[in-house]
Amino acid sequence: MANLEFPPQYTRAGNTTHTGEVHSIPQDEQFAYGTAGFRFRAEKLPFIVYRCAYLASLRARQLDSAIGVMITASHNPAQDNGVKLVDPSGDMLSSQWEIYATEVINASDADLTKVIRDFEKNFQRSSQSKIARGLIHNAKVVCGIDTRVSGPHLMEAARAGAALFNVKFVDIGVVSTPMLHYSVKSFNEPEFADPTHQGYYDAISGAFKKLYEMTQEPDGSRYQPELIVDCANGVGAPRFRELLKQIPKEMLSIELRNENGELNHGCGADFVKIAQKMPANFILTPDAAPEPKCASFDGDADRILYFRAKNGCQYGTAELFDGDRIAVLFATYIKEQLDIYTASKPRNSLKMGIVQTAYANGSSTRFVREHLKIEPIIVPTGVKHLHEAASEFDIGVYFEANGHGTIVFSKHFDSVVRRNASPLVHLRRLHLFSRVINETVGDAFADLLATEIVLRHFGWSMDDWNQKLYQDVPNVQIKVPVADRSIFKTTNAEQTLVKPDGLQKRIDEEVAKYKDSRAFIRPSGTENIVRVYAEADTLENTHRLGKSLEQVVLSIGSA
Ligand code: G16
Repeated sequence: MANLEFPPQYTRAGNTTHTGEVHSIPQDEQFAYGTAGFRFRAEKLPFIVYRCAYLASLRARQLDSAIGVMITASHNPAQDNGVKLVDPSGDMLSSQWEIYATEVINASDADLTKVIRDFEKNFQRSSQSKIARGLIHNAKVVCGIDTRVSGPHLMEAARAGAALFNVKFVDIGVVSTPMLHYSVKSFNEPEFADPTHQGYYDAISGAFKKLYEMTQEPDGSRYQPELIVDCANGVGAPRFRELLKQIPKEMLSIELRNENGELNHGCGADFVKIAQKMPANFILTPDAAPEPKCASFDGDADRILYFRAKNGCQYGTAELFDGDRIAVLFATYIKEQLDIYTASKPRNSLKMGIVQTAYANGSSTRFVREHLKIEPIIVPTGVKHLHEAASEFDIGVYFEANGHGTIVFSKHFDSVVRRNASPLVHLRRLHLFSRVINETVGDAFADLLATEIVLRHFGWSMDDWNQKLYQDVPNVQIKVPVADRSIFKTTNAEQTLVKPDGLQKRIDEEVAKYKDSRAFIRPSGTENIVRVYAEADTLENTHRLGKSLEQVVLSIGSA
């Protein structure tokens, strides 16, 4: 059993921030493991991170594996921070352990020892017998931070939490969230990659370069290898700069912007998606040459969107190439390779699935259904839900419209494609493409490289990518601050509100006023807001519908 002497600075009563101030947390204040772990103002985090790292050490011992602790608040403002745990294969924490985490974080200081002791009994027999037989070799807690000023202090809280159970602590420093996921998998599966920053860069850029060499641009190609990337002033800037050192400029010529300013402020994938505007330092002057292809990362580089200045609106409006469009691009490429394979080996076919959330643009869902002949699976927001649903397929493409997504591959895919050194070009392409992708989680760097490969393969410019797939229906997303987002309860993959009573009826009445409309309201799992999403036949009507739904939320009670 762990030695349970809690340092006062990591208790609720003595919770101490990175500036050295004691910021006590009321003994009964409750916290929930949200869409992406615990995420709040940074001053609340020290005792939460400490307890999470203790739990990670317990899970590491239980599974005799590396478990990840990522300290980030991703797209949230610089003053926030957060923590989430990562399971051995690099996936999100299992949902049963999310419940344990919530119990442990919500315990008062006085109850904590009892809560932990009760909890340890749950798995004691199996792990103790392993310990007795000297079988605990690989248990470790692997921890990374993003660039927030509160990060190093929280890393120390994590180190102290892991020390309670005397589990090895590996500090991998300032990393993107996907790099942490990749490292955890690499620690547990050494054949996957070297568990270092360089190991990650080598694996992903190595696959990119090989696939680039075997990708022929078609005659008349309009593909351009130049790209400007908005780094959200986050971790994407230093880490992507390092990755790019591995890739020759003739293959990809990338300029980075927004590297050292205020994190996620007026820039980054979340800003670009919600405001549908060009980020800071991308706005054109009237006499400037048209901007080329642009892409935007979020603060911890687990999301990516492409964008460009909207035609005729170069003073700020952005035309988005969002997660839906990236997913459809990837699926179109994979389908092309799979169709060739299936024609020659019909009995050994590989099944591709596509997973989206309610935020997916209606046109993308229709395109997937009608042109790719795949019925998309719609799940609640949160990559953990998408990842799980995608894992049911041999090739599971999942993306949230906000740019968070990746592709997962089954064991059957491994044996047919990866372990079979086939001379067939489409299988080799699929193999290398699956290695450019970071299958553990959505990864802005890997998704960017994969997007560029596919655009080059098709010989597509941004115009082609826009016109050859589908046209987005006008859509709007509004953040509405509320006093208590927990009163909003949803069902039907978050598309229908069940609480507060009567609210869904009011939403339906508003939606019925517009042609081709669709809308929903859901509480955020990462910010104290309610999100309104609306689509309609014209941009004007979409804004009207969005505004009227914002009023519906405000009538319930704003912050
Ligand atoms: C996190 C989750 C995403 C989710 C986003 C917004 O992203 O990983 O799955 O879409 O939050 O969630 P919500 O609408 O519940 O606030 P990130 O990039 O912030 O970690």
